[in-house]
Amino acid sequence: MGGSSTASGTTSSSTNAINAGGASSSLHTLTDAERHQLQHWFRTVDKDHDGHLSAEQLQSVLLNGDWSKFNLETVHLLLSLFDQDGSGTLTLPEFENLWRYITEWRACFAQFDDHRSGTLRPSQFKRALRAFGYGLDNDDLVALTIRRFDCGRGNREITIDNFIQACVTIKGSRDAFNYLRPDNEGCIRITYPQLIRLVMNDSSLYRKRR
Ligand SMILES: [Ca+2]
Repeated sequence: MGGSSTASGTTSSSTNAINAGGASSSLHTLTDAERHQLQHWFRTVDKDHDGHLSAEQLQSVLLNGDWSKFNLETVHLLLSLFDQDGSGTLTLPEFENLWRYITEWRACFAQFDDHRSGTLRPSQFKRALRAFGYGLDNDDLVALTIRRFDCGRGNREITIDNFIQACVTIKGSRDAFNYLRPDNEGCIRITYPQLIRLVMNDSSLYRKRR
């Protein structure tokens, strides 16, 4: 369900990294047909009919280009980004915002998947990171990122779920680095509590400079 049926993309393509945030008006605008389809999928996977999708229910509707399910780690990451009321589940409006976000990422991914294989090779992934301005031109760092996010497949290729997770993670680290470094210097000094907040991806890092 979903998955590559939308991978062809109905959005304008972009080489900009995509900002998380459910209410962003810059995300793909759903057509009436898409909204109707999403409502149908939501009702189908919401098997207990409580109006909320759990992580496991959400996973069943998120597919990679090779029809494999999104890995659960990415699903939890996405859920946390769009669970605006903090319920630990997604309502239909939250799910629609998540879908708009993923649609934008699919369009980004497709720009670098030259062979339409549904996966990015290291060279394609490196081009994407460069286009997003992530400053990861170092081959060792690219290889490290692929090893971290290919979920043990060992094939050195990146599916869309791992692509999203990798980009969100790198962007979070880059944003933290830029926030903490003084006057555009190339290095930062970081306290232990800040380091823990950074590793935990805690937004309070940006409010507590200690
Ligand atoms: Ca929620």
